[in-house]
Amino acid sequence: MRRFTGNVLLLGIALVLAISVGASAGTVSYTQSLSKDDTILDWLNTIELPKFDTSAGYQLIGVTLDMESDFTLTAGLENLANKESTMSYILDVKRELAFGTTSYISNTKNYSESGIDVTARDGVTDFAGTAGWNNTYDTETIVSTSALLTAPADLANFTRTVNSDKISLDVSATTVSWLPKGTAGSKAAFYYAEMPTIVRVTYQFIPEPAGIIAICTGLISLLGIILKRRALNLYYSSDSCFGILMPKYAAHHE
Ligand SMILES: [Ca+2]
Repeated sequence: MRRFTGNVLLLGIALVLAISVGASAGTVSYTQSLSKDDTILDWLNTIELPKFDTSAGYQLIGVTLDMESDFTLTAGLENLANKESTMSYILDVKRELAFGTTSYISNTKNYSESGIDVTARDGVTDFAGTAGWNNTYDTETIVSTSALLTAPADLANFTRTVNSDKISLDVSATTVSWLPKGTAGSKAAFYYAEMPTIVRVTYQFIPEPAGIIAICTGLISLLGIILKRRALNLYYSSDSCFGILMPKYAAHHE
């Protein structure tokens, strides 16, 4: 009975070990921030994020990138013609997150305003007054996420090597088009935008196959030992009348 209890205990410890290794598969994230001053249109910055470290016995199976920007825009128009004008503008801003020539996030946001009626020139090019107009828009939070990257080439880009423990990513927001218009013709216009940005990389990982095999092999071996011990125990118990005490003694004290 004591032997049986011991075996169950051993098997329980092994199972807990196996389950805990399985449960440690998961995700880890790293972030890098770009401040307001670094993100005034048009901007391109390079950031560095830690690559995934496989030395702890885990294998990288997926990478997700997030780019979160708080976009604040101010735009202004001024009619310089000697007659009334109806003014408008269109601004297209492209946000991108890339590794070398590989673009992981790329999207274009469109901002526009139309039907702005102003008087003939008011003599001061200040984007205000009767002939001028300006507006600062509420901060818009833009979140863009890459598709889950699982291709071997992508995983290799994000996996730590002896010579490289960080990945450099290019983060940018550039003007694709800026089209101010006025029906009267002559005009002045400006825009100014800030875009503080956070870039996040999330690694999905599992234990290395070699580690899983080692655990399974260990479990099978343990089970084998347990079964062998139980078989020996039964054998010696049934034949104890022959006085074969040494093997049983040894089995008890292994
Ligand atoms: Ca003015």
